[in-house]
Amino acid sequence: MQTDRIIAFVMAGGQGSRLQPLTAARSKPSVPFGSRYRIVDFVLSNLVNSQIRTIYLLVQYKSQSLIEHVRKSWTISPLLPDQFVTVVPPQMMSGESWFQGTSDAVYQNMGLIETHAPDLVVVFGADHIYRMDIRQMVAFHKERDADVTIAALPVPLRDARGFGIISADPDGRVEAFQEKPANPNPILGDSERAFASMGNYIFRTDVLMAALEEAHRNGETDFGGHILPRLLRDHRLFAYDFATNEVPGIKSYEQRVYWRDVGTLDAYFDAHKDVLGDEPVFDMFNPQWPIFSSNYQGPVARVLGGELHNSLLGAASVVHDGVRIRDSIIRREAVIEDDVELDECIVMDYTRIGRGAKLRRVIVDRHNHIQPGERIGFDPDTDRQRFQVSESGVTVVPRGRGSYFARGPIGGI
Ligand code: ADQ
Repeated sequence: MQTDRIIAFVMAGGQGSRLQPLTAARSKPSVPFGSRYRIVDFVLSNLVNSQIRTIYLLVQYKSQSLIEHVRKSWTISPLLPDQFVTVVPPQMMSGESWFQGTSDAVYQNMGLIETHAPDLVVVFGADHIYRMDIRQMVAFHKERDADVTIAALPVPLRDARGFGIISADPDGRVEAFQEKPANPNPILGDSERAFASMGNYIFRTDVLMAALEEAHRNGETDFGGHILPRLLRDHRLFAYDFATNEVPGIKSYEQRVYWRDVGTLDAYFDAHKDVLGDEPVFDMFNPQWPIFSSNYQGPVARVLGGELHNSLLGAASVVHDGVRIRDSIIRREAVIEDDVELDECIVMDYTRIGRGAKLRRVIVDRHNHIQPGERIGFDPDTDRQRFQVSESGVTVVPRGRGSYFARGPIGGI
């Protein structure tokens, strides 16, 4: 049984600039993912499923969409006062208008830590798609009598420059940590991969408080860049190997180590392939470790005819006759009119695709009306004149202006 008092800070202020235009009006954690989720739902579900339920979500840029999502989806229980997900805007403690960096965001909320007086403070990012039983990381932290534990996993060496890179001894004790090194060191005995921080930390409360105070005095603002390298000098830092984490219902090693930073349009698009297929690499269905999201009460989707292959349909969407939909995800309350062809597309909520339109490798953001007969995704040069096209040729139709509702503003009347 878990007896420690634990509070969590979820760092949800990421700008997601490489996800533009999906982040034009919302922060990265608020970007829709899969048939009905937002990116932030994954870390929140992991915390709640791990029975860590005192959760502060630290937001910053363009947070309205995230605030609305949390209000509609993440009320845990009005009867249990210590169990909540609360959005915390910047406190402007030092007269500055924004959180200056990840550790500064927590520094500005040290009052919340004092109020709860927890044994441990969990600081997790909000930008990744994965399942993790955080209780196992807590147990690891306590067994090692660690001051700080960093969740980590092997990444290909060519990608390693974007991460905090760790060298650890066989027991997990961190011997070196470098934030985004130009020449990352490979894992001993594995020249192809480096051991990367997932940006998820567990701190002993007193160690965190002292480190935040010191960092603030020195004008330092970032966990990876400042706090961890400094603590490494005279504290017990351990790396928790994510590959040892066992979530019920997960079968293969590939599924177990599934962790995706959907930070670019191509990574975002590719991660959607992982929720499709006969045996998805990341199966959204896992009753033993559910991913929670909005408790939308609309009906299921309605399909009138046509051919559907390997696709997901969100609630209250309508697919008309003569369509051909392949390897695509359609979110809620979308309307796909007669004879539409969709190949590898993500069609977001409240969008109407007009009769006979053909879309290939297109992300259509929410509230759009694609005109009948449109062709998008067949000629990158033409598409580029109207839309953003990713490096690998995925076209993104930005969020529609105003609030277009494909089925009417109150769910289809
Ligand atoms: P980065 O990828 O640079 O490195 P960062 O931009 O610091 O990640 O964002 C970390 C988390 O904090 C994200 O969830 C983001 O949304 C959020 N965030 C960013 N700025 C914030 C702010 N001012 N206020 C609130 N939230 C904010 C980090 C670590 C690396 C590690 C990678 C793993 O520094 O060591 O390898 O994450 O992805």
